[in-house]
Amino acid sequence: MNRDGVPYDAIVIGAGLAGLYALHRLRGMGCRTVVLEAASDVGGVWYWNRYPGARCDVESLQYSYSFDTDLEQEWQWTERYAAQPEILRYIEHVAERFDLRRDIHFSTRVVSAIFNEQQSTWTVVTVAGSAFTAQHCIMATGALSVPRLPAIAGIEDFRGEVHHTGRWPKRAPDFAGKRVGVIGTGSSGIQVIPQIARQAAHLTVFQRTANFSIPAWNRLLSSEDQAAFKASYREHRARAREVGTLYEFSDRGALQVSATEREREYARRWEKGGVNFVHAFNDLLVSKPANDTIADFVRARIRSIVKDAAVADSLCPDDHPLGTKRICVDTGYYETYNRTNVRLINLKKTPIDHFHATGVRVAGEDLPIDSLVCATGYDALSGAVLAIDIRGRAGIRLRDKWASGPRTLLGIMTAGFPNLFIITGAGSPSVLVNMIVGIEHHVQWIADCIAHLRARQLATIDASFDAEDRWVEHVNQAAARTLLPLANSWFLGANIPGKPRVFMPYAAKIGVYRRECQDVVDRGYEGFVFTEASHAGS
Ligand code: NA7
Repeated sequence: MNRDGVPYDAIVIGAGLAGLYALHRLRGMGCRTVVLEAASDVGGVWYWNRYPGARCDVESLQYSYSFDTDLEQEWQWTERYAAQPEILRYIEHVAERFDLRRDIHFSTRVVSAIFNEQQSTWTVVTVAGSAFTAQHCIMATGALSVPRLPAIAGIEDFRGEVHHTGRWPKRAPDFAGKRVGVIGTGSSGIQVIPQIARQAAHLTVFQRTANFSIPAWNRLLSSEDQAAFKASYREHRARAREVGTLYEFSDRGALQVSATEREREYARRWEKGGVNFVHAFNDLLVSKPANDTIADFVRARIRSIVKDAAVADSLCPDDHPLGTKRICVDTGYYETYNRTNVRLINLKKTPIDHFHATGVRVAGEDLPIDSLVCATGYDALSGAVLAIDIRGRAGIRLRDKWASGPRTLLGIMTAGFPNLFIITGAGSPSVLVNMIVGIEHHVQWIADCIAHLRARQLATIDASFDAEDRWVEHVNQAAARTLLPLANSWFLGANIPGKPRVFMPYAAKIGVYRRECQDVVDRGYEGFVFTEASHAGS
């Protein structure tokens, strides 16, 4: 509640990496800002994803804020890819270092955000019925924050423990001696499966779609590793603003070189590990014949690791080009299927009949299960925004406006919803790039925009419908130039029954996108419309 009855300058919804930086930045401009967060502490996705094996697939020295040079020098990462506890400690450190918690209301879930045209303010109401009012409302609600449980016959009858990787309890479940089932083999499943296999008496993995996974070759970072990278942090950050993550990009096409040279390059990158593998040649995400060469390489690796040929066959992805679903990065994933306590059920061949109180029936066979882990993903990108009842000018509901898919200008604003900003939302590069690079860019753009309004005493900024239509078309065209729409992925909303199939992230390099955002500003916020303070409500 606004304690003194005066509206805040900004309400930020979410206290993950985006919300925390938004608070810090807006506070630094003298904006009265309040953050509302459903969880009991900071961290966002890193607060909730506490499952064993949870790790970022961007290297830790790059998956960190760049806005404070002391912070980036002081913080010591221990591993090449930081695990969830370390990332959460980092986020907590940032909250303390910049004294952020005092403006955050925790355990405060937002249910609605309603624009008042007379006042040019947003009123945000929480589950508990508290109302907060501000000129600006900033959605820092995350791209992957609404977990999705599988709709499988009888699952509600199952009496064992059920956990979703994206809502992992603080008190770690004990799988020792238990028969565990894992549904889902996306990034989360691929990380958690090797860990549970080591703890449980028996593990059954239910795989609907096989995914491509590349070894992480995670390792401890030496102080020399860190010092070397940190010595050039400014250059690295500048480059990251162009390319997202500092991969080793290639200027050659896969089919321009001989088969031997291709194999050598794939093998070299496989030995280095991580998402860098996908950038071996510059046409892998735009040419299917080129992509087939790298997909074949990975399938051959899977067959060389997994001893049982039938299991290896099931683990080989065959329904989407490599990299068109988010590529996974693992530690010992394929090797896990050589364990005697692990069984893979290929749901494409043997679908689940139904769950029951003590387990699951598959192709007429009863499999007893004590604990079920759902690594079944999220209602991505638009899910968390639409989970809130958002109403703009003339009471228009965002859920209605986005009924055929999200519509935004630059991915930051949506026409008819003035002063409502979305961080790393649909229509921006978002999940296709290093999220922190995208977050910092959006927060800076939004903060500059709010400063622009304040300096000119403007009441509102809104996207124009025409400019929004052009942007949506531009985003569609960018995706169509790639192989990305060929997969039934959550990028397209294909994992949610009934969700419109629209390719949501903007498939351009972040450097290109940043220049497009800057051009809009340089042309006087081209495509946006303003109202002056005195005209508010007229
Ligand atoms: P993902 O990538 O959406 O993976 C979810 C997995 O769950 C995927 O294998 C799905 O199969 C499977 N799934 C979903 N519903 C079902 C049902 N009903 N039955 C069987 N299998 C099912 O989510 P993650 O959490 O792994 O990763 C999300 C992102 O988080 C990741 O990209 C990183 O950026 C971090 P499907 O492919 O739909 O056939």
